[in-house]
Amino acid sequence: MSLTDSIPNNVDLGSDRKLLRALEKWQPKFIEWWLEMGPDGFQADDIYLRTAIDVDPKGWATYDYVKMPDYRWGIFLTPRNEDQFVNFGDNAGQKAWDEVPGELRGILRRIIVTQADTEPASVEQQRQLGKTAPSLYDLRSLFQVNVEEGRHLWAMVHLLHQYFGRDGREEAESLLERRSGDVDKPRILQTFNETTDEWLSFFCFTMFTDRDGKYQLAALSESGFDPLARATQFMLTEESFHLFTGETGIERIVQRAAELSLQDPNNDARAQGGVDLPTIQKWINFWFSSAVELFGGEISSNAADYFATGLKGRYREKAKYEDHSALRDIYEMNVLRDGKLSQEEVPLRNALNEVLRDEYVADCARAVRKWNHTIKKTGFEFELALPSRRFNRSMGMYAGASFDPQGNPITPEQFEANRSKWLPTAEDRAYVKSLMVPVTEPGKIANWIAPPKKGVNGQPFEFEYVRFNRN
Ligand code: BYC
Ligand code: FE
Ligand code: FE
Repeated sequence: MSLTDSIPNNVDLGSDRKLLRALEKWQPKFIEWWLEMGPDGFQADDIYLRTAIDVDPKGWATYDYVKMPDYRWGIFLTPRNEDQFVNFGDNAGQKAWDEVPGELRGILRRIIVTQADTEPASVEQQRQLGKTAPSLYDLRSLFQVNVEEGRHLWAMVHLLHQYFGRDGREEAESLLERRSGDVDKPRILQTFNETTDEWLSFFCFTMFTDRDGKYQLAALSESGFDPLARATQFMLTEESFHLFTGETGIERIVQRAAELSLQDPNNDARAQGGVDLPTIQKWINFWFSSAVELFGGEISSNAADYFATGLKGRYREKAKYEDHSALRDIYEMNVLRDGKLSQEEVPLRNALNEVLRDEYVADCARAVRKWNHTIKKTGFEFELALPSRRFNRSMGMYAGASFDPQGNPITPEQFEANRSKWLPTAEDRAYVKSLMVPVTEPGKIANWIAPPKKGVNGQPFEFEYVRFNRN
């Protein structure tokens, strides 16, 4: 790996002149996109960032002050240390593919493009958040997440350029042309077109939406297409910081909400200038229900195809399962028939989106239990709850019907009557936005969020994580 390379990498880019030239042609367009759509107003500041310069535990997390446009976005694959095989589906036992098998080209490109599209989308969604960060620590976290999502885009664009020829290069261009929330050229998946213009939403996004990323990437890291498996394995090491940011961010707001409630004669955190717990619950309801859509339809022939061909496995397919054919099993699913839920049997392969969603939901439930423990420790009484996966869906099997947060079927009228109790209202959003005032002095923090338990890379919370270069 050479850092003097125009594009840092461990894929021996230097030996493939054609690929290198294609990527060097894409690079200035990426920077142009970054300057236009990346963090607004902080491109000249020095940010204390970690940069991946290699994949081994020593080299991959180097911390230093960097101006974001100078960040060394590189291409890193987890090294291969043994012969790899396709580990599941109909092609199980074959040697893993180093090139794209002709007949899988279309669906593989589609998976990679869908994955790739989410990365720049999230940067676009978070573009204005720097202006209202609750502390320098949080401002740094935002930018760390942003530059790494940029690197994830690089990871996928490398695959498109190296393995998909001309259509790959065209897809790579389109990835810089779509825009989150744009009516004419929106991002592919709906969650990535939602506005994320205050920090409660940012933390919900990194908690719930990045967590979809974790499970999708984990499923792709089992892939029989070896370059995809190795690219996503390394992306996952970066992803854990994003999830940490979201989970602890919500935890810190929850803690502060409980503390402020206790301080107030009416137990009203809003009266004390904080976010109250019922409001946090609404944000959880909104972002969780938006993120569960990202797993695709409950019964999906696409999912069955991805698995059958060996392109996308289950979560921890190799480590966790014994039967890698998934042909003989069935999955019991809650299906809505005549207004009632009934358990029906679905062939396992067609239920694989739901199987992955199960892993995700259990992980989210674990985090909610932790937040409830945090509330309990303050002495305040309140319980947050994860809504049912059926609540507030606009895609998949439950989309046409209405459910309460516990997952019971209700009428559309009942849903509408309770909407403002369950989901953020315009007034709630305005209130949360009104709390968003920037705090830029080292060691200081906004009133509505508790400080983190520790700083970054052994530095204290008071560390100057961002140095502003303004005149
Ligand atoms: N929005 O069989 P179905 C991340 C489409 S996040 C709009 O139900 P399938 C990150 C679908 O394309 C991880 N459209 O779905 C997080 C299909 O279209 P066609 C991103 C949707 O294909 C934070 C139709 O509906 N990675 O990394 O089994 C920050 C029915 O298809 C949606 C991936 O998603 C939706 N939500 O599953 C930064 C991995 N859902 O065929 C980054 C790659 C479905 O009718 N993607 N549709 O035209 C996939 O594996 C699959 O495409 C999905 C969908 C799991 C997303
Ligand atoms: Fe990512
Ligand atoms: Fe992420």
